[in-house]
Amino acid sequence: MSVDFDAVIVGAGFGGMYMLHRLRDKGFTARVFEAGSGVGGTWYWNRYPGARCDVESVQYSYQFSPELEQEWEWTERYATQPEILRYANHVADRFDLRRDIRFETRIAAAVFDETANLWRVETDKGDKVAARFVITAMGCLSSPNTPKIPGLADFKGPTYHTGNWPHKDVDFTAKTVGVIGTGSSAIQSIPIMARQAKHLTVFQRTANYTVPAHNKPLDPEYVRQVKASYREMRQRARTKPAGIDFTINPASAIATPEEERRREFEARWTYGGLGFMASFSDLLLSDESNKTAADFVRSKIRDVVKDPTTAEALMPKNIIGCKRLCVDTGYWETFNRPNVTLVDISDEPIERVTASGLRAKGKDYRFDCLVLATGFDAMTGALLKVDIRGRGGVALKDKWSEGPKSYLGLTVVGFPNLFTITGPGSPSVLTNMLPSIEQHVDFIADCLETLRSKGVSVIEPVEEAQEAWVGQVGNAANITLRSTCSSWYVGANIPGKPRVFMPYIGGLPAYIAACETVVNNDYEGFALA
Ligand code: NA7
Repeated sequence: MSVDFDAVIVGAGFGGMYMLHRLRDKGFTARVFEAGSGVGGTWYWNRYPGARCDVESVQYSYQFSPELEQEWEWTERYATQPEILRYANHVADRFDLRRDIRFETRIAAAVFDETANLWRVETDKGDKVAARFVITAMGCLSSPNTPKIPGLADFKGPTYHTGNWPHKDVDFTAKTVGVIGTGSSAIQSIPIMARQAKHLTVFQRTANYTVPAHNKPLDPEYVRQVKASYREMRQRARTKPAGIDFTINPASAIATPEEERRREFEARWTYGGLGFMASFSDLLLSDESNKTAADFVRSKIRDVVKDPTTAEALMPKNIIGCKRLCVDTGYWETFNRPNVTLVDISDEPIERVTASGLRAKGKDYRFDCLVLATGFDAMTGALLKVDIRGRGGVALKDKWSEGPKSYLGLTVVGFPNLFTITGPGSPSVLTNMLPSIEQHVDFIADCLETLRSKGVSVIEPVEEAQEAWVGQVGNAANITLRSTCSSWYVGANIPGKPRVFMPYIGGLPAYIAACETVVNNDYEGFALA
């Protein structure tokens, strides 16, 4: 059987689009399959009110094209979902990507044919294609988690999931609304839904930390300066663990005198955004230091939220930064509104959803609409929905039954010529996704080019290299407090999911160095055949 494409790329978000562009540049043929009817991935699906990136727009953008950097105008410090989606569409048009993307088509199965050294890929539309490589670009937070709350199907009104929001306006005006969840999606959408709704009831299982965004329109002079020094900013970002250009204070929080410490937290709080966690270098390394930051945020909640019982319930008890820190606009303030009620369900799960609302802690709540802001089966969810089979017909799902194992978060033993952009075992969700995506795409494109020049048709990591990398990912995780709590980083939000800290937390610079060493040593850790 002949080859249809050099590569099949799964997903037309930022990863898939750039992958297609790079492969075309190098003279490879590729076909992208995308479940949605448009490009944008995360930003195509997550259309809930208030959806916004928590990384500043000038940094959450591609850097591969200086022309693109110069021509695109971000309008706000933190871009909204519609603006990011416009950007994704602009990129698709500018680089003429659409002609190689099949929309509204999901990959159902990808099976490696060991005789022909080809991947045989099948879509839900019945297409069958053969490709030398399969490159997944399915996103880390793209498989929505709908919890198995009894009675969910009984609810008579509309139910919305933040991760799969309708592609039309949802108007909550004069409606009573119930929201389950208080993660980032809820924290972004609750203030906006509360302004529309007649009444909003928020069901909170775990109180979450959030820092103010202090979002604002971008000053044209600031944009001019950024555009004049983009290269330097990108270069600085590459040296930071999260791939974001902000200053990390090298001091220890606990070793800093109280007054000075408070000043630092206050300055970061006033500036806004995720840089709060860089107030001190040991916030995720020392319980005592972490507590100083957590106490600071709790004091802010106390200051803002007028009702002491609600304030107490909103105060997170766990480690700050352990679950992903949220960035908000007016979240705590929303609970001062007369039309918003917080229901703390931390000690007792929701009993059941009913036809007219839900029952929790022995009380019935009625509403017209239900919003599930219940997150995602993160990092492995989307990958494992596809029937991916490697050597010997082994399913990736079985291979990863005890948690994902990969070499560099990019490749898996037994699955030759398969690459996973921002896969588990890579920094991905702990970093600014755009530079992490670009680094992976560049690695893969360069790798394919090298294989072509060497006349090599199959690349696959070797067991020892994969084990060593898995060890490194685990060791890095054990050093930080981040691996200690129940979060989607460890799969704790999905019942039955193996509890493994999935992303590589050693930081983007260390990760890039590891990848470069592999390449410089002729793809060390891989078998080429
Ligand atoms: P998250 O951060 O996973 O938040 C999901 C929320 O839903 C969280 O508060 C969960 O509580 C809650 N949840 C999940 N299942 C239930 C049930 N069964 N009952 C009650 N509450 C539940 O997802 P988001 O979409 O907000 O954000 C995901 C990422 O997207 C975010 O980190 C950013 O990177 C962007 P829990 O904390 O598990 O107790």
